[in-house]
Amino acid sequence: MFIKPEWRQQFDEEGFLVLEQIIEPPVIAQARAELEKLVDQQAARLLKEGKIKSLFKDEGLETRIYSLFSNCIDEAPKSFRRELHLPGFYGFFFHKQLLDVVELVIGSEIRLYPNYTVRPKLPDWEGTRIWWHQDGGYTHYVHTDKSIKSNDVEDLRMLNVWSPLVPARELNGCMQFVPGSHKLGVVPHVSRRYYLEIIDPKYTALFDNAISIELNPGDVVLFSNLLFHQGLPNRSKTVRWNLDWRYQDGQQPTLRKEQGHIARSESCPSRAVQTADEWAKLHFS
Ligand SMILES: O=C(O)CCC(=O)C(=O)O
Repeated sequence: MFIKPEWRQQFDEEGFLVLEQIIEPPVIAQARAELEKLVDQQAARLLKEGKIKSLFKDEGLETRIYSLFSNCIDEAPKSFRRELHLPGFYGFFFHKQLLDVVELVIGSEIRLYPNYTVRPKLPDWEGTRIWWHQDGGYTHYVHTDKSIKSNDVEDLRMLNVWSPLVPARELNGCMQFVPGSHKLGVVPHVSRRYYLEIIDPKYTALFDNAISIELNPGDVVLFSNLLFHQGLPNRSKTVRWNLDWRYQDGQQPTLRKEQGHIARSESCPSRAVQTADEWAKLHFS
């Protein structure tokens, strides 16, 4: 892939950068295959617990998990995280061309931050609406003892990555961004039932400038950990699957007890996770 030097400036100005069709179909197929197995495990568990009578084996990734949990929707997984140490996810998290672009923004010591997720955004369920927030707001509020200051979060050289496994549109709950909002630093968030939310009118007025980030499988959006964004509710009949993950300057602290995993290191290349099998042997840590 040809890297455009202006991408860095675009990212700095807008707080995000869309890369169309950067992830190859076999990489997507491998991740989908792993997710099909994870959904299969959920089905087996629900059957064992007597919560379902059918395994819905004839349904595909787009609907099966929704059918499985239709009678106990509050128990449906909102995300998979610890489960992602499987070979089929290596191609996303350690994608060479993607890391080349990431390097433009955070330099050549790159850590996969200990916050990597697959979200099955289920239709018609309040737990799938992700309120307006900054990811840096979570980094800040996760520390209830307030040992982490906003400045610590603002100093992090970190960026977020989001990629859909099915077309993501407004109807099925794509993300929305407020371009340029990353320049405001970490703003106050309040705790809602499932997520944090920005509610201060000083900032909510900016939501009028929101744009929808509609993407296709293979596309990736990189965005600042300080960018205001939300995940719309899924008003379709199918599941909106995506991966989201973060990279950080590997020389900085994570501000979490977990240290993540090195994705690229110019100073010591062998520190980086080298293969899908190595990734599968590691843990969320
Ligand atoms: O997937 C979504 O709808 C929102 C995801 C999000 O807010 C995030 O990745 O920080």
